[in-house]
Order: sequence, then structure tokens, then C-alpha cells
Amino acid sequence: MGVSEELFDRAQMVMPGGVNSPVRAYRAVNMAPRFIARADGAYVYDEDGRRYIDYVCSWGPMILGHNHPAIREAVERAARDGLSFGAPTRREVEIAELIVDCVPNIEMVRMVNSGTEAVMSAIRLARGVTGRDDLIKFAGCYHGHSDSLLVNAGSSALAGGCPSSAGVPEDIAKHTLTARFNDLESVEELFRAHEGTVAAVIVEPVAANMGVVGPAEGFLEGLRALCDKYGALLIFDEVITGFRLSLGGAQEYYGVRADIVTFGKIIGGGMPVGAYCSSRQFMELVAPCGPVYQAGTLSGNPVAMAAGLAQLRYLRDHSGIYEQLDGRAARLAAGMRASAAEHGVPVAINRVGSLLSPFFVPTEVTTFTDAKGSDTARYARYFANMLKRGVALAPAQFEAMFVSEAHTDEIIDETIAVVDASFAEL
Ligand code: KE4
Repeated sequence: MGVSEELFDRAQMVMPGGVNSPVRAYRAVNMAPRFIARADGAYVYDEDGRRYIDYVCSWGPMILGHNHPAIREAVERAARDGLSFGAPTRREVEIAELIVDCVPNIEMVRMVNSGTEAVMSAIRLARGVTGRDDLIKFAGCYHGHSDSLLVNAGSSALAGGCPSSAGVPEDIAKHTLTARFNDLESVEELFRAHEGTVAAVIVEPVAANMGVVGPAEGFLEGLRALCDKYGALLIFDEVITGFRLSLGGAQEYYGVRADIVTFGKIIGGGMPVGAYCSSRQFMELVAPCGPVYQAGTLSGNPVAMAAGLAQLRYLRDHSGIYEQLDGRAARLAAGMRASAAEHGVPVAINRVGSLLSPFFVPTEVTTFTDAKGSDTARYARYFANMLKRGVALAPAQFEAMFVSEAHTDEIIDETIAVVDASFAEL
């Protein structure tokens, strides 16, 4: 029995599933989770001292790798001046100005403490702006755990068998309408059936919570057109894609403008931060300026802002990183495909920028239906093969691999070799 197993036994006595977020429990891969003691660069180290090349990257925030000196030093400096004041601070202004400078089509930012809170608030804003109640989301997309969004959700809600959570009143769930990702007709059907009642369409511009599934040609543009036609707002949930696909996120990457954009993960540099952003016209409906209420004790926390600022400033000042990450992820994907072909493993490797995921199916994966056809038992075996060889992946099929700046060419090559050995054993 290792230390992780001992800690897991204790954890399950005092925390649901022994974790503070379901996916970490490793239930989809049928093994005790690794308890991580520390991380540095591209590596995490478990409580037994084992080192893993990490492709979870805290589910996206660690785009520069772990323990980056610029971020660590910024946090240390900020912490020395106090942890939380419940008052406005300089760094909140600076990070809001930076986000407005980098991200197209937004004029104001409200900081919150998680992606869930950002999306929950964005939905409330859209309902406040339009005076409408209904929301269109896509089956298999995940937008955090607020009630309106736990309907046909992806990520661990899907993997854990509860894509529409218990505890969400029907009176709330009925306002969430579900369309099919990459199927514009399914969206227009809902608009026609709910004429004048849809406040917003919310989409992950790149679905990354069903595994990675990119938008079909014209899909995002089509959503923009349908929202304009039916008077609804388009919300891009960029909690994953924000500052990952490009400095300007998916709006810049695809050239499609959303009305409200949510962020999380990367903008916190590893600390708990989310944000929702829009035009001045819309954001000035948010308290204390207007009737849409939203608040938070630790929103804009000075230490969290220091971490986020350090990371976003680095990305702004090293914007060549996006081409670099794209190239490394492309090489990794190519290596995985070559190995799969050599070993006769039926797998589709989807990639968008530095996001990628394998689906163990013989066909391509361009829809949620395709993704759900993946052999999740084979994914579990693949996961275990990789873990025992020192590579830590998402412990569930319906997630993404995240490539960071710390994943050097040598580490990518090492990963490809481990993939090859793992595929050979599948
Ligand atoms: P958080 O509340 O977990 O910070 O963000 C929710 C969220 C919102 N929108 C998108 C597109 C997201 O991917 C997420 C959270 N992502 C998951 C990973 N699939 C977080 C990991 C977890 O749930 O533990």
C-alpha cells in the first residue's frame, strides 16, 4: 500500500469520494488516485516520490508549466503584503486593463473565483440584458456546476453518469434547452420552438469536455448569425480556450465575436480566478451600476491577481508561445497517430492548438455522439499503461490533454515513446 492509497482511504472518510472535485477520484479509470505532493515544470510528483510528465496541468491553468519563477515570485511578493482586504486594489485594475487590451470585443471585466461563477454570472447578465429566461447549451459541453448548466453536461458529470444532476429543480432545468454541437439546425429548431424566450446560446468554442472536438467549418459563424436573427446573446465559454488558443482566445483564433466571454484557469495562473467580460453597455447592468446582482468576498483577491497578472503578462510578452505550443502538440499528435497505426490501435486523435485528446474509435470524432462511442474501457487501460510509465493524463475519456511551455521537445519525444509502449500493450 503506497502513501496515495493510505491518504485516499483517509480522504474517503471525510470527503465525498475522497476528493474536492469528482474527476480527481479516478473512478473512470478504476484505480486509487495519485496524491500529488509537488510540481515543477512539466512534472508532478506524487506522495510516494514518483515523477510524472503532467498533461493535466491543473486542467488548463498551468500553460507555462508548474512553479514558474515569474508566477511564484509574484505570489510570494503579494502574500507578504497581505492575503485579502475586501477592498479594491491596483492589481485588479491592471489585470482588467490587460484582459481588455488582449481580448477582442470586450470593454469591461468582472473578476470572480471560478469558471463556474463566471458562467453563472454571465447567464444572469444575459437574462438581465434580454429579459428572457431560456438558455441554449450543447449536449456534452461543460460549463461548471451552476444549476442551469448541469443539464446534459460533459466532463466528469458525463463520465460519472450524471450529465443532468440530481438536485436541480425542474423549474430551473426546463429553461435550459439542449442542442447538438456542430449542428446548426438543432439550434435553429430550438429558436423556432422557443420564439422570443431564448436569452443566450452558450458554447465552448472548442468543446474540450467531451474530449476535444473542434468547431466544424462555419459552426461558430452560424451561431453568431442565429443569435443575431433571434435576438439572443452569444456567450463564448473560454474558461479553457481563453489565453490558450491565442492571446485573444477563440474570438481571435476563429474570428467570431461573442457578446459575453467567460474566463478561468489560465487567467488565475493556478490560483482560483474566473471572469466574465462584455461591452460597457452590458457590463454596466451589473451591480453596483445596474440591476444584475453579483458579488464575492474573495473576488479579485490580491494574491490571485498577482498570479494571474504574472502569467498573462508573460503570455502577452512572449506571444510566440502559441506557435511553439501548437508545434509541440502537433508533433505529439503525429507521434500518437503513427504509433496507433503501427500497433493497429483504432484511435482518433483530435487536436486544436495545444489541446488534444485520443478517442478509441476507428472513425473520426466530430460530434458528441461520435465521442460517446469511444471505448472508455480501453481509455482506462491506456491511462494505466501511461501512468505506470510516468505520464499523467486526464483520468477520464471526456477531458483534454494540455501541452505547456514546459513540455520541451525532449519531453514530447519521451511522451511519444511512452505512448508507443502503452499502445503496444493495449
Ligand atoms: P471551474 O468552476 O471548475 O473553475 O470552471 C468550470 C468550467 C467552465 N467552463 C469550462 C469550459 C470548463 O472546462 C470548466 C471546468 N473544467 C473542468 C475540466 N473539464 C475542471 C476540472 C474539474 O471539474 O475538476
